[in-house]
Amino acid sequence: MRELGMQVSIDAIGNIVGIFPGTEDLPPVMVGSHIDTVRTGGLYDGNYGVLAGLEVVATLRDAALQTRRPLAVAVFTNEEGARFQPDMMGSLVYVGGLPLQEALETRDADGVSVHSELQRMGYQGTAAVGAPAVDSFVELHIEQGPVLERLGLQIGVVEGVQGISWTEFTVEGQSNHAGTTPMALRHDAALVAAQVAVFVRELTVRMGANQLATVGAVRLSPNLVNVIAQKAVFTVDLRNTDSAALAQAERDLHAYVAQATQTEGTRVSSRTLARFEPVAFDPMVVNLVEQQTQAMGCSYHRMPSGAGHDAQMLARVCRSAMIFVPSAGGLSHNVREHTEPVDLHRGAQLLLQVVLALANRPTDGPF
Ligand code: HGY
Ligand code: MN
Ligand code: MN
Repeated sequence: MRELGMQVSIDAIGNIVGIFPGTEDLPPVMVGSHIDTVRTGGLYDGNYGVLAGLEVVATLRDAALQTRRPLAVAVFTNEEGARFQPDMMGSLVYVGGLPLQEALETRDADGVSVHSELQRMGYQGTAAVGAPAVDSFVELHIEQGPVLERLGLQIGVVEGVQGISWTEFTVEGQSNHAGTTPMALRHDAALVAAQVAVFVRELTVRMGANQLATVGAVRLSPNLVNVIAQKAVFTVDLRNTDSAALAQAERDLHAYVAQATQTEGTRVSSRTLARFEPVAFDPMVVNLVEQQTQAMGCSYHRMPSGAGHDAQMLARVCRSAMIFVPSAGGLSHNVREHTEPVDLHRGAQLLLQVVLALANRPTDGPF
């Protein structure tokens, strides 16, 4: 950002914002994404949107062009939420959806806080959180799913993001000897965790295509081959584009966990790790993305996002939308994540066209 002559600020939750001045001192058009990944993540999730945003600025600078509105490139802290929940933490604080102090005090499974980690890596900045106010936000991102590749299409014109519900359950039973404890006398926390994993799969079959469910993290203790598990701490990730259906899935899940826990003679507690309603992006910006996609002659598909993104948080404070490019094999959150260079270039070129239209539009309202 500094090499591009941008004014760089880092806020108290570590969000990085670079500003490339416009000809008028107006709220900037913001692009960007995140550079954190899940531990087994790939090269493109998040990073692509940030690098393409810098490429847009570099292209304007190299052409000695300035847009009417300034451009901002944002790097939001902890979009993934895999270590410190919730996901989209940095952008949620940025838009005022999560108090800064609460975010800083969030601890990981080892008790380490966001605050201490930001200090350790030198990214607890001094800039006020949520500045500058933003005119609009466009996030370029890999699709992370199979839709575009299966349809043989080049661009995803993203209309919104599905609802997300993350719950952590702690089931406590009784550890005992695996060889001497009769099956009828067991209170096996691992059994309940396994039953819930099967239940949520059956729940998605019953609820239909838009319901997704994942038991992604399971920690057993004492986690020994010949000891009945005393404790199981596990997570359930539920998603749906429909708000009411997602709430119903949550109710069904909690009812089932209570029943399975009671049957096994165990105890259960739970805590919500993240909960976001479905988000619809701004029609003006979505239409602009579609128009610019058509102008470039790209094949495309209007679609929702299966993954959460910082754009769903920026949508709370400004006109926001997203652009997808295909993911090879629909793979993501996997080190083999891949997108072809031709697709990466096409997405960045489209981002440039959309940003130019937004940043040079004569009025502050719709087109
Ligand atoms: O979980 C998500 O959808 C995002 O990758 N944080
Ligand atoms: Mn991402
Ligand atoms: Mn991700």
